[in-house]
Amino acid sequence: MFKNIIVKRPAETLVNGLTTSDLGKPIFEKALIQHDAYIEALKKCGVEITVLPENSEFPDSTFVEDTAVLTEEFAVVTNPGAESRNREIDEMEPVLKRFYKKIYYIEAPGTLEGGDILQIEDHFYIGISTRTNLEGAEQLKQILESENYKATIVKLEKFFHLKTGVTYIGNGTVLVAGEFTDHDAFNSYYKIIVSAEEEYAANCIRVNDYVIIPSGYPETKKNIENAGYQTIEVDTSEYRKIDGGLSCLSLRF
Ligand code: CIR
Repeated sequence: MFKNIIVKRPAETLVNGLTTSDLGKPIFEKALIQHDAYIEALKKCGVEITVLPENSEFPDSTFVEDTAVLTEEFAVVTNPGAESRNREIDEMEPVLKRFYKKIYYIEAPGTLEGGDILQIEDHFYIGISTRTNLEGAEQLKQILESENYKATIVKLEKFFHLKTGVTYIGNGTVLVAGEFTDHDAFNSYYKIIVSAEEEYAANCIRVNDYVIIPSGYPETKKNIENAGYQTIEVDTSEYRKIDGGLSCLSLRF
């Protein structure tokens, strides 16, 4: 169960967010409306929501997930690998201190972004990507193991972040796409395979009684519902244009 969620309003500079896609620039007004709807969906899940104000100095700072890795007992402040995003952690750290007494830090030359971290019960998977390096991954692995969690490092081939292609929705069930469809690391879980056409929908979030999914992916929605979950659809089209998925927009703990 999650009790708390942190989100951060998008700033108008969001339109200049980092991207590898060719979907065009986000429309800011639409992104704001979508952010409102995201918050409304979370409210339905019965969590306490902390809404942080926007900061136009950091175009990607609405993607709060990348700044921290959170458990019930402690927080880890990351060291984002994207240079333009690295200091987003300065604003997040004091917020985390409101909730946590125990805080760890990923230190340079290690880099790590929360989008590369997937928790499946007491086991964390840490993706090595263009943003998270081996040094950062090993630092996190050590922290987690010292706190009695399991940790496995997974090297990404094509996906941007680990959770772009694999997410956990509870009851031993993962959504997997692309390179993770038949990846050894996830073969012991019950899999819902997300087709290439719906790949973006592999990034969902389970929040208490609901799975929040991006709107416009009917096959994945049906598969999740057939597995026994209630879903809430949220349109994240403007965030998708700058490589953002549903999970990136919140920290859940
Ligand atoms: C970036 O490139 O950092 C942002 N435009 C998107 C971050 C998405 N974050 C995530 O998947 N956790």
